[in-house]
Order: sequence, then structure tokens, then C-alpha cells
Amino acid sequence: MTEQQITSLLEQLHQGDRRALARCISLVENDSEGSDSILRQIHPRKEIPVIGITGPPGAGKSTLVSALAGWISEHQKLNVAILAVDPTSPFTKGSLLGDRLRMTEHFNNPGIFIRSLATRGALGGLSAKTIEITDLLKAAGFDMILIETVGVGQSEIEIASLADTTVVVFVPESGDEIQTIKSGIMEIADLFVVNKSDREGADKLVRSLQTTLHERPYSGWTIPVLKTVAFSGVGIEELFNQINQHIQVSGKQSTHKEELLYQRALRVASQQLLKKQRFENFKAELIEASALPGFNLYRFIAEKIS
Ligand SMILES: Nc1nc2c(ncn2[C@@H]2O[C@H](COP(=O)(O)OP(=O)(O)OP(=O)(O)O)[C@@H](O)[C@H]2O)c(=O)[nH]1
Ligand SMILES: [Mg+2]
Repeated sequence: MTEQQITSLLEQLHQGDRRALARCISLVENDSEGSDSILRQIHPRKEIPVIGITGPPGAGKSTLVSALAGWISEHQKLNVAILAVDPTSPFTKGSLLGDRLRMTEHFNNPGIFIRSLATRGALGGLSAKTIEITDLLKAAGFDMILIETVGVGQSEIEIASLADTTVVVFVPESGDEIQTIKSGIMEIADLFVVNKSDREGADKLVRSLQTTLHERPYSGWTIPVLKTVAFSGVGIEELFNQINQHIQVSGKQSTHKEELLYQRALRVASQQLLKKQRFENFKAELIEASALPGFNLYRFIAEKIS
């Protein structure tokens, strides 16, 4: 791409042109030529709230995100972008097609933009790419960005460093596991949702979550526990209101924003480092070195980064 083409693409992006946005996302997603230049010249609006929605597989996150976006578009007349991040390991295939199908109801709504992002198990790739694409969305004139990610392993912890507000979704059946749920996921939540509350056990789980929350020291925000039925829209308005309140409260805490920015910078920096030429054959070199007698991982890495 010539600098001139990039300049014109960026101009369209900043005017909110959806096709230019889709093009920029693809370039960044694939690390194509021109992507670095694009990222260095965008003007993301830092006041745009990013909402992370995470939770176990099948909890109804996509249905919830879709309902929330629909509600916001209809009642608040805001432009919403949805980014469905699939942190699927390189060994399994994701459910992206499913996500797309469930959100088809919005295909003709110009106020809602939907994009899936497969991460292909790239080293350090999930959050850096998500950060970059979120910044493209912030530059493209949306009023709110919703990021869905499946809560498996690290991904939900990572999403918390991207999102201004993190919503953790459970289902009534999660109740039995709640005692064993990693404290990590409890720590990152700004809001809990018990989705599928048309099913038995929802109230019990709500109470159990509230009990757990009471044991925590107050930090300026009372974490709400909400019940939703995503596919019929029950609880969606309250969810929006609570998200909105959290945005107001956390927006006043500059340390919160600073910490998020720092976390994002760390992830981008480490990914940029890994993109450097000397890491091109990192895996092959590592495996080769590890086969030698006396291999030491720390010495190997020290030599690599020195
Ligand atoms: N009973 C009930 N089913 C729901 C509700 N919300 C979603 N579902 C159903 O739950 C299933 C999974 O929904 P998804 O929205 O794909 O869940 P998800 O968490 O995005 O799934 P992954 O992205 O694969 O982790 C679908 O069959 C939905 O129709 C709800 O409130 N009640
Ligand atoms: Mg989903």
C-alpha cells in the first residue's frame, strides 16, 4: 500500500465509513503491509466505553451481547460495535459461525457493527490484536464497544485489562461450581449476570454471589448481580443502566484508567517485541536448542533478547 492509499483509507475510517473500517481490521488482523502505519496514525477517542462480556462457554454471551446492542441502538440511538473474540486454541475450531448466525438479526441495522476475531493461538496475540482492533473501532465513530470472549483460561483475565467495565455471565447451573470458580474471574467482575434465569436455580445463585461479594472490602462500587433471559430481552435494560452507572463511577477514578492503559501498553509492547525479526523462527530455534545437552531456557532467552 502506498502512503497515499493509507491516508485516504484513514480519512474514510475517521469519517465512520464501515467498509474502510472492515478493511483496516483485516489488515491489522493479518499483520498485513500497511497495518503498522495505520495504527500509528489513527485517532481513537479515549472516552468511548469498552464493555467486556465474559463467562463460560454456552452461557448465552452472544445472545446477551446481541440483545444489549439491539436495546442500546433502539432506545439510546447509539452506534454500537460488537467484537466477538475467539481465543480458541490452535487445536480446536471456534464457534464463530454460530456467533455470526445468532447475530444476523442485526445485519440490516446500520447502528450495529459486528466483527468476529479469531486469534489462531498466536503468541501474545489475543489481547494485542484485540487492543489494536478496539482502537480502530474507537477511531471509527462508535459510541460504545462490546467485546465478547469465552471465559476459558487466561482470556477472561486479559479482557479485564481491555475493558472499562467487565461483565461476567453465569447460568443457574454454575451455582454448583461457584465455590470452585477461580478467584481470578471473581476479581475481575464489575457486574455479574445470571443469564438463563428462566431456569431453576437462578435466585439461589444470585444469593450465593451476593454472599461472596459481601465478604469483599468496598472499593467505591457495589458490584450488582443481575438476572437476565437473553433471548427474550428480560433484564437487558437494567443491565444497560448498571453498565452506564459503572462507566460514570469508574470514569472518575483516574487510577483505574491509568492501570488499564498500562496493561494495554505492556501487551502491545510484548507483542511488538515478539514481531521483531530475531523472533521469526523462535519456535524452531527453541526446539533445536532444547535438544542440545545442557539446554537452559533462561540462558536461551537471555541470549535472544540481549
Ligand atoms: N433458556 C435460555 N437459553 C438461552 C438464554 N440465552 C441464550 N440461550 C441459549 O443458550 C445457547 C448458547 O447461547 P450463546 O449466546 O451462543 O452462548 P455463548 O456464551 O455466546 O456461547 P459461546 O460463545 O460458544 O461460549 C443458545 O442456544 C441460546 O439460544 C436464556 O436466557 N435462557
Ligand atoms: Mg458466543
